[in-house]
Amino acid sequence: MSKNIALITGVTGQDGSYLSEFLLAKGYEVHGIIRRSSVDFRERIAHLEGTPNFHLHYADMGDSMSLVKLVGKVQPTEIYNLAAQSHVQVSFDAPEFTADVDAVGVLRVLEAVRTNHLEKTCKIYQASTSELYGKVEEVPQNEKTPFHPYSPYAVAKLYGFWIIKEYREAYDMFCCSGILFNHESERRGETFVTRKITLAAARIAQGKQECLYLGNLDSLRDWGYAKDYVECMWLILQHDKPEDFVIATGVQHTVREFATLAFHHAGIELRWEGEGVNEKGIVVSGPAALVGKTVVAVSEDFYRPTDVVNLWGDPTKAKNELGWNPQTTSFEQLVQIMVKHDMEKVAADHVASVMRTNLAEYLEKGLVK
Ligand code: NAP
Ligand code: G4F
Repeated sequence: MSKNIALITGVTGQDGSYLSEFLLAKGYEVHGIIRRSSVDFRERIAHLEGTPNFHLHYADMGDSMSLVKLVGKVQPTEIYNLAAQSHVQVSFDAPEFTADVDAVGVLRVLEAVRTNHLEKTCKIYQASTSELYGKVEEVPQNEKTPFHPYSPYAVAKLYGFWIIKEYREAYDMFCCSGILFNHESERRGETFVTRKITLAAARIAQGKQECLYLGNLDSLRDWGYAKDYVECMWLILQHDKPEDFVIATGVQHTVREFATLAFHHAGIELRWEGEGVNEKGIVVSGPAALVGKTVVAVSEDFYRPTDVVNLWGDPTKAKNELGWNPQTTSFEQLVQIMVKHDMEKVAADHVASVMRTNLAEYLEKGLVK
């Protein structure tokens, strides 16, 4: 039997790390693309380095030559194209870079496969997004809902979606898009709203931060657990025909609801007062020193020129055709997992910082050598 060889772009990201674990457990040989950085950003996959079937290679989504050479060397049977400038707000500040990586980058991967004559043996998964629905034209959104991208990020991802479809039809390639709704975890980047909230709730509960500043609290998202979603990426490539799928939980919540629940798990009950930019989250009960204090406030800095405010996915097709369970981890469990992790992280960071301070003092006094 021929070996399953996966190439993952974006291996250092939230999804790339969970997908690597998932595929290694299935016996795959896993190759990941990393890019050079002046500091080490590999903490999500550090625990996998040294695993016999796990290999990392330098390449970049902006560098066709590196992709062509790598695909030729690895000869993958499956490519998971997860690499992206994935932050919607950042895409307003760096639209050209976002387009290069998130749009043309997809084309580069497809052409790397064709250049190496692997189009009949290598399946490709494209990390598409619910942001394509943008200024939504219907709720909930399914595979037939019209797209209305509403940020430079979404416009770039729309090109990725269509070029995948085009190569599927033009060259009979097995390439598919997973239209994934927001999925979060304890490995989520710290500037996405969920992780920003869970980290801040943990810091505020432990006296390390006074206030959390957020943007649009009314925004609605369909939030799932990233660990559950990577299984779907794999299932899409194991399906008997190449098709696109919506992956979502089918349940929607506001940013405000996420924050209320996150603070609750950190031991703080909030009440909300005011509207729009004047809205505040005030402590009703919790650590005595915090009662009556404003711990959440709104800052216009986090408003977007155009914001997507009503994402709600319909995962019926994935459920029926892939046998995927959208409710493996509930919203309540997701928030609890993230807060528990961040409460422990903040406590551990505190202990490490006290130890560093003590050590510095002992060294200065000549008490340790
Ligand atoms: P993430 O944590 O931001 O990871 C992005 C990955 O892309 C990182 O490994 C990053 O590398 C890599 N990357 C960025 N630019 C690159 C370049 N020029 N060359 C090579 N690698 C590059 O994102 P994620 O949450 O795991 O999401 C994975 C994919 O799914 C993305 O395409 C995202 O747009 C899409 N998506 C995510 C969600 C979600 O809710 N998480 C929903 C729908 C779609 P560094 O570590 O070096 O920065
Ligand atoms: O957490 P977010 O930054 O995620 P967003 O924009 O939905 O994008 C994420 O999910 C997409 C799938 O739908 C992915 F394609 C994309 O790669 C990324 O993973 O913001 C969620 C909502 C927005 O409406 C934003 O305006 O939260 C609102 N928000 C309110 N305050 C905030 C903040 N977002 C961020 N990042 N920071 C805030 O302070």
